[in-house]
Formats: sequence, C-alpha cells, structure tokens
Amino acid sequence: MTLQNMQARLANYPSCHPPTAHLRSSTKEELQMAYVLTYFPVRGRAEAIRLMLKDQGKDWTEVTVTRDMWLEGTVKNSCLFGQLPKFEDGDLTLYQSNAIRRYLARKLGIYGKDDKEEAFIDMMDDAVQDLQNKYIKLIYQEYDTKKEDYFKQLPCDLARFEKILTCNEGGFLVGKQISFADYALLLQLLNHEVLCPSALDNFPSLQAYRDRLSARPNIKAYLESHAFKNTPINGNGKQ
Ligand code: GTS
Repeated sequence: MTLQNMQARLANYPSCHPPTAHLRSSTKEELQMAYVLTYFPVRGRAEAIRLMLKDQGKDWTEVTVTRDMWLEGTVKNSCLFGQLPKFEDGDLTLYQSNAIRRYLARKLGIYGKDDKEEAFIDMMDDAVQDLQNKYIKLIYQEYDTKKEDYFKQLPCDLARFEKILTCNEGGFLVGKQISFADYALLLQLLNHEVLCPSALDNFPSLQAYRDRLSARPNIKAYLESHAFKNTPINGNGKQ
C-alpha cells in the first residue's frame, strides 16, 4: 500500500484514541498472561479476532494505534511486516490476522473435531476471505465507481453460503460446533447488510444463521456494546 493510500485509509481515524483495556480486575499472573491486540481504531481485520475472543469469554487488552502514531513510523517499523494487527500471548508475538485467528482457534478448540473438519473449516474460511477481499477492494478502491456492479454480483456470492448452510443441519459452516470461520462469515453478513440493507432478503438460511449467532449471549452483548457500535467498520469512513 502506498503512503498516499494509507493516509487516505487513515483519514477518518480519530487522531487521539487511548488504549482501551478489556480486562476485569486481574491478578498479576493473569495480567502477564493476558492477550494483547494492537490495531487501528476500526473494526477492519481485527474484528473477527475480537468477536471470537468475546464469544469464547476471553479477555484481552486492546492497544489502539492512531493515525499520528502510525505515520510517525516507529510502530510500523517495529512490526514484522510493517502492518497491523499484532497479537501477543505472553512471550508469543504474531502478525497476519488469519494466522492469529487460526492460532486462537486451535488454542480455544474451535477448529473442528478432527482433520477432516479442520480442512473443511479452512476451505470455508478461505471462501469467506474471498468475499472479504472483494468487500475491501470495493470499500477502499471502487466505492464511488463500482458499487452497482458489486450489488449485481453479491447475490451470487451469498447464494453459495446459503446453500452450504441449508445443507449443513449442524447450524454452522462445518459440523455441529462454531468454528473461527463462522465469526468471519457473521461479520461479513453484518457488514454487507450495512452496505446493502436488502442483501440477505432472499436468503432465509443466512438470515437464520445471522440471527442465531447474533443471539449467542456474549456476541449479543458485544454487538450491543458501545465499543462495537462506536468503532468504524473501515478506516476511510465508507461502509
Ligand atoms: N495480510 C495482513 C493481515 O491479514 O494481517 C494485512 C494487514 C494489513 O493490510 N494491515 C493494514 C496496515 O497495517 C491495515 S488494514 O488493511 O487491516 O486496515 N496498513 C498500514 C500500512 O502501513 O501498510
């Protein structure tokens, strides 16, 4: 990404946003073990990590990097690939949002019950990533020029997930238990409903899935929280 693109992407980020601690009162040992998520003050690529942690009842510390902090360069230079999100678990530091999600999924036991399910979950998650990549391209590069084309293609993309969910009686993308891919799909559905409120109109299984996952107690509380509602979906203010 060019500096110009990054500046455009960061243009709407609040210029001052102190780190937010999502921690109950903890012992020193617990604090040392706590997860730390470093990202910009947007939902973006960090949101599937946040949603997974919330649903699984895990606490973490959120370190928010503002536009000014990022453009200054020190934080960027400290990141392995010059990008965020960054995730810390004790002495382990990870970059790359999907590696972080898979690490947590293994650790939290939401990566399928056997090798076969794990492979299917990977496949589903890659398909959700394809949709996410199209969405990101629209938001950051084509919002003012290609929205109509995007809306024409969207039903075709969503129909594939509709079929998968209709066929899987377990109620999730794979098997009978939630996996890390489900959090990613739920977020894509929510984002797409903001972009296009009628997006799910012809997809009863996707609607039921969105409702069922959104009603899980920890997810419900999070979706209704100030933290979620007041964090922009994307860094350029488009949604
Ligand atoms: N493949 C990486 C991942 O999934 O973590 C991409 C990370 C990435 O592109 N991060 C962007 C970034 O740090 C922010 S965002 O795309 O997630 O909004 N950009 C700053 C920069 O200087 O590149």
